[in-house]
Amino acid sequence: MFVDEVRVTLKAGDGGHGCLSFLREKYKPNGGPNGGDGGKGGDLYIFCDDNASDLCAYQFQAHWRAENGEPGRGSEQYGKQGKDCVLLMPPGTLVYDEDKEVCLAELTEKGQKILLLQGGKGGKGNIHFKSSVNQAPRRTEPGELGQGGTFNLVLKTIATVGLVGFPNAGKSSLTNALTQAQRKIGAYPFTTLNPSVGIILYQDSYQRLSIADIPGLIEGAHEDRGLGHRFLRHIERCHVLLFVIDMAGEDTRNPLKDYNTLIEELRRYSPEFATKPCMIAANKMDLPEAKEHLKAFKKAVSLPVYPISCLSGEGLPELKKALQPFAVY
Ligand SMILES: Nc1nc2c(ncn2[C@@H]2O[C@H](COP(=O)(O)OP(=O)(O)OP(=O)(O)O)[C@@H](O)[C@H]2O)c(=O)[nH]1
Ligand SMILES: [Mg+2]
Repeated sequence: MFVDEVRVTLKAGDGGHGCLSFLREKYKPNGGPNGGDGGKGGDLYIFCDDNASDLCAYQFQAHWRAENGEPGRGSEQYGKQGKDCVLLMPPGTLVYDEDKEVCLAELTEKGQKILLLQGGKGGKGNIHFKSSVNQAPRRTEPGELGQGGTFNLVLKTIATVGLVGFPNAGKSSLTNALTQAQRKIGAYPFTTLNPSVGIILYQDSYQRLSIADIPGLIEGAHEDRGLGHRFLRHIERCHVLLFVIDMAGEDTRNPLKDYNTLIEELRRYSPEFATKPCMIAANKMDLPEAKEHLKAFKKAVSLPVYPISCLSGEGLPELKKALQPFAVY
């Protein structure tokens, strides 16, 4: 099960109360106040862990809290500080407020640690309130409450290249051919049910390029047909979109119509997609019908088209080279 959106209730620890106490010892009449302070409540952090791939851990346990601070005690003993709570989340996690309007935090890099909720301060014990005019103070402070609330966690995969295509166009085959990933490939629609990221390695220059394979889109995805627009959020942050088009037109499909439908679905989801650089991978060029279709397709489309075949490997080095300017060290 892949979980990319979840609602959680989080709470930092409350501070411990200050203590009201007086020294009672043999031969020490009027020993004075000796109530210690309460300990501070634990903070709640989020931590970017690249071993996590989704938010599944928070689907089954939606309530998390840091430890409360201990109350102060007599004999000037201060309460122990509450333990912090550190929640591990995958890179690309965004923390939204309850109404999903404001983004409060974002995890982008491995090892990043963000203080999300602050624990309450401990209250002062009566030891702090003695003075020349009040030598037996009965005043103490309560501990402060820790911050807390309901939050929405949303995962938006981080990759440089995002693959967009109809089901069965060969997106997973392309990911497998270019990277070390081993995505499931099948001759039936919606083989891929969750997004994943593969890394293309450029051996000569030691560069790396991340590529996100997402489930296929179909016409009417904006009306929630197929798997809908749900997974498009995983390519929202990509710098380049690579359209994978089945050029052989299997299942009586028309490559040009497929391409126009994909553009329309992206536009309906977010106008931001129109500003991203795009390329087209014309797949399945090993099949005889593909050559015919490619000629007509190239005439109608202004974007760069790279004819490839994931099966025979034809055109893959050229496509890899065309993507190299987006790679990083
Ligand atoms: N002949 C030929 N078949 C291909 C090529 N690339 C992929 N296929 C076949 O096309 C079918 C679908 O491939 P997938 O990689 O699963 O397609 P997908 O786009 O990931 O599909 P979904 O995950 O369902 O969206 C499989 O049967 C592949 O073997 C190719 O270059 N040539
Ligand atoms: Mg697939």
